[in-house]
Amino acid sequence: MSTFTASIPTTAEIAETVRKSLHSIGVDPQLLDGSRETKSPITGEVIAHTKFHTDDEIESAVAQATETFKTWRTVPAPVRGALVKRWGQLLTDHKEDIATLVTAEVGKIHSEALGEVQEMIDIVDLAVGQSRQLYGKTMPSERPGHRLAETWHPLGVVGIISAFNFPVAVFAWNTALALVAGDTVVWKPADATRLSALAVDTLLARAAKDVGAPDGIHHLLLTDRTGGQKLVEDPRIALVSATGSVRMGQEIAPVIAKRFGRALLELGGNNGAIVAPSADLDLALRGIVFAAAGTAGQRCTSLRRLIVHSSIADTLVSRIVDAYRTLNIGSPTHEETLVGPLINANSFKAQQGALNQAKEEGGKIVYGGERVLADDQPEAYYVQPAVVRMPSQSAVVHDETFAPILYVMTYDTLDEAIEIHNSVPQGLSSAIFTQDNTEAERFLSASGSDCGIANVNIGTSGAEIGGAFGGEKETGGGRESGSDSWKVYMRQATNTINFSGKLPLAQGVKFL
Ligand code: UN1
Repeated sequence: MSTFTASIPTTAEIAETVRKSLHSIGVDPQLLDGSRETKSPITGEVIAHTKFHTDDEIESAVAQATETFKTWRTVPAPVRGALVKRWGQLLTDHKEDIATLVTAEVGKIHSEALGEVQEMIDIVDLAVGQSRQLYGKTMPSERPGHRLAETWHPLGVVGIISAFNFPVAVFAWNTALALVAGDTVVWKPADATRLSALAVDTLLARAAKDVGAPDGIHHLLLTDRTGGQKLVEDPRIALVSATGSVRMGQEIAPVIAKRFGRALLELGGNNGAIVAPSADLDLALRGIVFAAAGTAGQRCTSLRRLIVHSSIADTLVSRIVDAYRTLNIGSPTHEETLVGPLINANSFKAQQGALNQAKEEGGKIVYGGERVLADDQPEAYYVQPAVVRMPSQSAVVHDETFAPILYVMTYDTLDEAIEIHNSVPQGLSSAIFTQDNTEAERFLSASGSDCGIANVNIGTSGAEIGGAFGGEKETGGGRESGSDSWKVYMRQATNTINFSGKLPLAQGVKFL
């Protein structure tokens, strides 16, 4: 194990880089003068403060978004695309600044923080193109002299509730498409990541000004779960797009359903990968280690369950352990670090709890799981990613623990592997490592992986924005980002146009 104890910056140093980035982006200093603390997981200490919006301010934001929607929906979609395009330019100009904030607030290593901003830029590109492609179908009418078509219209106000682990990219997935679709946006970011939120919202405000978009098309709410709950309950919010835990989804989904609002849920993942005997183990190893230990196991798409053919399990596990030994754990500001801190003490507790449960259920920790650097940084939680050999049936592997734990199970037949794979309640991402085309196709088929994302010879994390992102079962069923996810942000109308001069009724009905 390597650590970088000496290289962990002081809280004052982090606060200073954060201040510089916020200043360079042009965040209003008044919003940084308030009652809410922002801590950095790098030291676990307070690096900045932000304002906290009152109930009245939240109400007025929703009211303004509702009012502005009436104007924004009439702006031609390609013109709406020009706003998003300008935002993308500003995000590109400030890529380093935003990445600095993401690293400070989330603890992501620089390369991953830059990748997250790149993900914003990528979805903006997609959305700009989409602004000229909000296609509806035409269908042959059964009646002569009739035309049947569908059109897509703006939906309304979109409420975005985002999680700490992708504090800006997931906002951009939703916002870029929602704005192009003609919707207005109200955003409640995670409590831990208000600075990153302020940065990208400030740049969106500048883009809106630069292109002459109406005031009030987007609102950042500096609030906590009570503010988020207001969005969930408010019938003016046409779509609630929420990323977070299964428990959060279980709380909010019935409330939204009761008012017939639309929900886009991206909840827990408990992602598995099957490694077949034919797999290229060098390639599989890299895919597994990035997906399981990268981002300190704090992606929705992180790899948590490895289902390995029994003939190669010992070899693969020992290679994973060897690779884990080389991972530098420490400050994400250090360029050689690969594993940064957990977000807070609760994550550490959850990780320890899961490891204890795993042991009680017959698991064997073959590597990691211990806290490091605790003497110097009592408030920060750096852990060694853990590898645990598990019996194939145990309760703990059915839970998502948002920390770097990789449970390893073995199988003998592909049917068995797929059964183990699909036995968990979550269904976000999945993978198979194999060079046998039959196995790969079986995994991708209707009787294969039951997840929203199913990969071959790639880990479970790090999806591109071009595909739809989301999952089944307790993951919530939502799809965001690419493909035809844009349709969630719009309402569909079916039009029948009669140019026959007569009035034949459908299905041959005679009347009058
Ligand atoms: C998330 O963790 O909520 O596929 C999003 C990935 C990233 C997005 C993750 N592109 O890992």
